[in-house]
Amino acid sequence: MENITLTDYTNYHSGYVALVGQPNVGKSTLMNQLLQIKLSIVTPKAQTTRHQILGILNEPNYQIVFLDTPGLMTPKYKLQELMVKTVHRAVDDADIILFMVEAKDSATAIDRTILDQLIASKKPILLVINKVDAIGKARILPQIDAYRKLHDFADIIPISALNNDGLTVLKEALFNLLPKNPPYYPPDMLTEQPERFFVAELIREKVFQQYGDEIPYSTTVVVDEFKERSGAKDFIRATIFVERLSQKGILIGKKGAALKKVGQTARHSIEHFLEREVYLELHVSVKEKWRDKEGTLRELGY
Ligand SMILES: Nc1nc2c(ncn2[C@@H]2O[C@H](COP(=O)(O)OP(=O)(O)OP(=O)(O)O)[C@@H](O)[C@H]2O)c(=O)[nH]1
Ligand SMILES: [Mg+2]
Repeated sequence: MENITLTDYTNYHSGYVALVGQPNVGKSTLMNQLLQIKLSIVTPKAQTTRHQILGILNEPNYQIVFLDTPGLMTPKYKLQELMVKTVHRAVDDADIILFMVEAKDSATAIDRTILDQLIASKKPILLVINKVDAIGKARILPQIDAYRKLHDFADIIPISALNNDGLTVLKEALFNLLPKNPPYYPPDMLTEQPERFFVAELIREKVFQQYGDEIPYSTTVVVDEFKERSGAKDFIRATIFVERLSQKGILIGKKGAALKKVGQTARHSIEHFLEREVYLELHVSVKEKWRDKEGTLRELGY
């Protein structure tokens, strides 16, 4: 017979926290650090995250459901429009907004446009100033002052997501804002998306890391087949879609060398994530202007 544990949740806190900010400020790095696992892909290029990634932090007395979101920008094509919509949906779903900006030593570098949208949500906003390792805490005082004049933030916390600096203070601040609730998800759950989603993301991460300016933004990845096989490694077949034939050539490279490298580095990361060995087969295919067609985008998982 199964043991049934009745847990007392009278003093338990839980809620949704949306991570919002410009592209490349370090939202995904922060979520990964807080969860102690790499759920969201991270690259030095802006607009890495395209979907909402849900990450669950479980502590004995609280649960935080983080919503990592794409960086906010002015959309120039359909994919970017969907990315911006994703952010607004996350803000609507959240109990607390974690507004992330990059540490700057000047009061003029103020992210006013995004902040105004967040204030309109009337939700508590925590201002998190990331990458303080790059300039030092003392030099961000003018920036803090400038933000303080704009809004009554629930708290203002300088951190370095990369160096895991300030995250304990940040977690405490979040806990203090969390409503009293039983957990939303079972406490052993870490995310909601299926394994094949993360597999596709890890392949896309390698494309972002390996190629120059244009290719990553014209690329998307679909996992066509993911088969567990008894007595053999899992079999994964994925397609990398590009927008034009010329991009296909670049992606594959001389004698297939570039694509081979994507495959090798992606497989390594996928195995690390799944904690088992896999066989990865990659294909490249052209889907004309996929990032500007609503139907095609839906077909590709956006
Ligand atoms: N120096 C420094 N770099 C950081 C820090 N946090 C993140 N980075 C770097 O900033 C870059 C962008 O990080 P991401 O976590 O992908 O940023 P993001 O906000 O999720 O970006 P998008 O998904 O494009 O919106 C990466 O190269 C990170 O290594 C930090 O605390 N200090
Ligand atoms: Mg991101």
